Formats: sequence, structure tokens, C-alpha cells
Amino acid sequence: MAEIKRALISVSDKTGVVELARALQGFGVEILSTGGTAKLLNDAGIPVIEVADYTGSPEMMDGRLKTLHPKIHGGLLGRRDLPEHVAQMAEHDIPNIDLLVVNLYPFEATIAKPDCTLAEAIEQIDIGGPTMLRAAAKNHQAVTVVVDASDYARVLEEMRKSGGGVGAALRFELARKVFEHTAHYDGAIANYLGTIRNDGSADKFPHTLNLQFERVQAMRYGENPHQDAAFYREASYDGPSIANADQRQGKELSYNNVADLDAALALVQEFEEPACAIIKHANPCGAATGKDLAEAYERAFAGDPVSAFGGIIAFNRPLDGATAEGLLRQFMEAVIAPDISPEAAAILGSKKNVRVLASGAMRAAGSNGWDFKRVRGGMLVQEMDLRRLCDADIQVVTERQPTAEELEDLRFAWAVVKHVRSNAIVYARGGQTLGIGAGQMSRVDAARFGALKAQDAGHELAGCALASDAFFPFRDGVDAAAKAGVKAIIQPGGSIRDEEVIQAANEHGIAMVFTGVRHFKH
Ligand code: 93A
Repeated sequence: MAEIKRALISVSDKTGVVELARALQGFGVEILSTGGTAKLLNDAGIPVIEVADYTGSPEMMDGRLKTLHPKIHGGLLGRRDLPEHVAQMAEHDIPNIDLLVVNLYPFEATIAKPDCTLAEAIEQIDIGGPTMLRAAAKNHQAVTVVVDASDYARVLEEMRKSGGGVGAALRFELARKVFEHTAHYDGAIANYLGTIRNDGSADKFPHTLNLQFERVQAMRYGENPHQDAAFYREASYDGPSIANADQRQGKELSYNNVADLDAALALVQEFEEPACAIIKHANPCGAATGKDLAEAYERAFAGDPVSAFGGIIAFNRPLDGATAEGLLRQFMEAVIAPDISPEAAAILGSKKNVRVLASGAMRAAGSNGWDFKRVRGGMLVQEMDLRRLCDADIQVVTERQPTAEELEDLRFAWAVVKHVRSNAIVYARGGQTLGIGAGQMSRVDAARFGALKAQDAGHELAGCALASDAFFPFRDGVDAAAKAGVKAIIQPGGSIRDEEVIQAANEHGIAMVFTGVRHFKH
């Protein structure tokens, strides 16, 4: 136990600090404090000593110098177990400071304001706070340091139990939190300054990329059993995410589960109407909309019943009992929906191993986020592909216009093909995938393979729609589609052979739409 006799409190976010100080007062702790915090505590009737009075050195330079003084840093850093340190502290009149409570100038909140100037941002770079935090955290053998207001209660609880001290385990944990916090804080400053160009304009991507990820779980293994693995959450990501989902039942998530659940969630978010996606190896094997979830699932499953075995299944509406009942027909790894109704939970409870997760409400796509791809010795960073088809994108390039029904099918197929690995071709009709050609090295093979899958599943392709994630480089893909019975095609366009491709569509009586948007996914 490290007993607490003297505390220094200096906080920008003053939430809960009066209650904390009052409780410390109850333990007989002497409280030192900086200007604003001291005033707040004094006004609340809690006696505190101003740091300026304590050090004999006034706050100056608009507060840039408040706590940067040997009497403060010596009190935090001096080792209580080394006689030389103890003697030096006595010689220079440096008493121990046993508890440090600091949170920093709100740098990130400041730069988040749209009209924030560089000068304003610079003023919000806290110097004294991190210096004290790091000193106290380094000396956690003797000093308790709190950077997060949600830890006040834990510290007080330990003091209550032990009669005024804090144990080694909590001190160590709090010290670790400090270095995580100051690393994040400095990272935010470096990211901000790293986007500013000499001419005052801003780069989108900072000079160095400082992001913090927090471990969600260690995993039994990675993509394969001989690879160790862990799952990390991006602290600042605020979109719907598998990292924030609530697992309601089933075995622990595996590495591949997480990757596939992420793909599944992204796909069903494309749709406003009830939708279901079944993912295998990061690709959808079936996706569908329906009048309700149960129908959407039936149709997604029917898209490719063979591949659906062992799939990851996602929904964009809370899972109801009737849909859960339908799921029992198949072996599945995991199910995710915004919420799980009690009936659905009870029904899936009969399959103990199945992982069931609630993602929380689906929000419109368009939340923040960068996409990363690891390469050896580096990392590629891009914005997530959140582009959705809008009416202005749709350009009919053939003699025949798509019918209203075909247009619906094209929109559906386009929303799905974005989530299929390239080269990707999706055959669809009536809000249901009929065949998917994924991850082929040539587009014509993706078209052929998707048609083959449809045939295997017993789907009639005559009159269906086809989406291609990128342009057709040759007419062969269109010819293959026509042979399969396709009547409408959606694709970005932009090939030097577009004329030839349009000509092929016209010959086959196919209605073709260009979107001007490509959805490669690798
Ligand atoms: O400007 S500083 O970097 N210089 C300092 O010496 C210093 N000491 C504490 N900022 C400093 N602080 C920060 O002041 C703390 O980290 C805290 O965020 C804030 C509390 O100031 P006040 O008590 O006056 O509201």
C-alpha cells in the first residue's frame, strides 16, 4: 500500500473533481491545486493550497508555467526507497506528492472545431500536465496517478478499504493508462501538425500516422492455427463496428469470424429495406432483401445453399423469432443483427456454439473511417469505400432502356457487387443474388463462374440483371452474360473498348447502365 498524504489536482475537465477532493479531504489528504481547479475547490468549501504559493513561483506566461518546478516534479519523481533521494528531498525542501490527478488541455476537442486556427491549437498543447503525468507514472512504485475521471471511484474505494492507501496493482494499471493517454495525446498533436502545409492548406493524410488501437481480445489463433493473433479496436472510430458489437452467446470469436462479420455488416448496411447477407471467406455467397427478415434470409440462403454452410449471417434489422427459427436449418458460424429479440435469443440458444452478436443500431453509411492494407514494410491507407449509387450516376448507354423492374435489379446487384472481391460479377433478380463470381483474375471468368454457380443452384438466369465491379475490357464478358440470359447490365464504363462493349449489348438486346464509379475490392 502506498499511503496518500498529499495530492496535486490540476484538471481541465472538472467532472467529479469536487466530490473527489471532498472525499480526499475526509482522509486528511493535503490538496495542492492550480489556478482554475483551486478556485473551484475553494468555492466548494474545500481547503486547497495553490501550487504558486506552494512553490513560491507564480503562474506566469498565460499559464504556460504553472507546475513546472522542482518542488512539484521532485515530489513526484523522488524515490522513497533510496536514502540519497530522501536526503536530497529534505535538503531542498521537496515533500512527497503521493497522488496526482491531472487531465489535459482539450487539444482534440479544440482542433475538431471547424474554425480552429493554428494559434488556438498550439495554445491547447498541454506541457505541464503530461510532464507531471509521466513523472508520476514513472514513479508508480510510490505515486498514484489518475488521468481518467472514471477511475476516481476506484482509487477512493481502495483508500477506503485500506485506510488511506492504494495498492501496487492499481498503481501499475493507472501508470500504464497514463502512458497510453500521453501517447494518444502526442499522437493527436503530431497528426494535426502533420497535415499542415507551408502555404497554410492542409494534407488529408498526416506526415506520420499516429493511431491508437486498444486490444479487444487475444485470439486462439489467426487466419491459420500456427499464427498467433489478437483483435484491436480503433479508439476513435465511431461507425457501426464488429469491434463494438455485443456478443450474446456462442464460442469466442475467431480471427476469420471477425473479418467475415465485418464484411457481412458492411453489406447489409447498404439497404434500407430488410436485408440479409451470408458471407463465406470474406465474400457474400447469398444476399437478399425481403418484405421481412425471414423472407430476406430464405432468399439469401436460396442464392447458394451449398456455400451457405458454415456461413456468417448478417441482418440490418433486429433479429426476430420467426427469422431465428428459419436459421436453424443450416450450420452457421455466427449471426449478427442490430439487436436480438428475446424469442430469437431463446431459439438460437439451442445451438450453443453459434456466436450471436448485437451490433447496435445501423447508422447511415458515411461515418468516418480509413481503410488500411498491410504490405511488407508499410501500410496503404485510403478512405473506406462508402460510395452509394445515386440517380445522377445512372447513365443508360444502350438502345434499349432498362425497365423499372430491371433498374431495381441493377441497383440491388450494384449494391452487392461492391462487397465482392474483384474481379466481381453478380447476377441478381427481384432483390436476390442468383450467382456470384468472386476474386477471379479475369472478368470473363468471373462472369462465367457466377453463371455456373447460378446454374448449380438451379436458378433461371433468363431476364436477370448483372453487375460488374469494374468495366468490361472486352466484349467477351457481355457475350458470356447474354449467353446466360442476362437482360440488363450495370458497370462503371470507361474502357477504351466501351464502344465494342455497348455494341455487344445492343446486339443482344441488353439494356446497359454506366455508373462512372468503380468498386474494386482486393
Ligand atoms: O500550460 S501548461 O502546459 N503549463 C503548466 O505548467 C501546467 N500545469 C498544469 N498547463 C499546465 N497544466 C494544465 O492546466 C493541466 O494539465 C490541466 O489541464 C490544467 C488545469 O488548469 P486550471 O487548474 O488552472 O484549470
